[in-house]
Amino acid sequence: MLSTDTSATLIGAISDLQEDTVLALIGQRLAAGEDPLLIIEACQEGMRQVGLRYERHEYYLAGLIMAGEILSQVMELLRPVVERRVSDRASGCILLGTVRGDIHDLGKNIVTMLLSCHHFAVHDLGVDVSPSTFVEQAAELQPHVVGLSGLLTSAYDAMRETVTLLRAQGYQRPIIIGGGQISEEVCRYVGADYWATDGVAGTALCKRLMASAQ
Ligand code: B12
Repeated sequence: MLSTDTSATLIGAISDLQEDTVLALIGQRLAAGEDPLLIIEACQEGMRQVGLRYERHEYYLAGLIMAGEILSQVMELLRPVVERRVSDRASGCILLGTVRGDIHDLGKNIVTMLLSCHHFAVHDLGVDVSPSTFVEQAAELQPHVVGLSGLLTSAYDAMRETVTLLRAQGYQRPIIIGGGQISEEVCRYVGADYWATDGVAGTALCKRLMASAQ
């Protein structure tokens, strides 16, 4: 388990955009055998704090870009460890993408990694994906679950449009929306079936949905 102190130090280093410190701390934690999923959780909180500092005008766009680059490097360190740790097998096809107008993809990429580690076949459509692309791909792949990612408030309308179009075109299986700011209220507005604000919970949800579909 990641100790509260370790977690706070890591969160603080991400919040302060101290790239070298972040990478060194993660190297130490992995060497000590700590759970990579708990490290991801701490990183997500660190990124949330970067966002808050951006809102307070302590950081500008360059700060968000820098934070994104730090997290990308962190994920390179964590990926092989997560892959080694996951031993159970799930099966199912998940169609995933960041919705139109939104280019945030670090969280979506974590979800893709976690689902792939659990042996789901993940078709990741990338970022800024239009509702019609989701519909075309859903018709072709017949996924068991469609996952829509979005971090911007303005993404909710694109999510809603995507869900409406998917349903109008006959896609009846579960649709999950995810992103740090998603809530039950947003889920209702969008018309999705489920929502998640972290990748571990989202992956567990996909596993439950697959189990209940069998
Ligand atoms: C890094 C960052 C960027 C980077 C993104 C780099 C990249 N390749 O993704 C860059 C610099 C590109 C960027 C740009 C912008 N950003 Co930005 N960004 C962030 C920041 C700091 C971190 C995002 C992140 O990576 N978090 C870490 C990951 C691990 O967490 P996550 O994304 O939430 O993902 C997890 C869960 O949500 C979940 N999940 C995610 N998707 C899905 C999908 C499914 C199906 C499931 C099950 C789960 C799931 O699992 C993930 C893993 O646990 C956030 C702050 C925040 N609070 O998140 C702002 C933030 C999202 N950005 C913001 C803004 C304003 C912008 C810009 C408009 C800034 C500008 N002036 O240009 C642009 C918009 C560009 C666009 N059109 O999309 C605002 C949005 C405010 C709002 N309410 O709309 C935020 C909230 C900052 C803030 N507090 O003001 N940004």
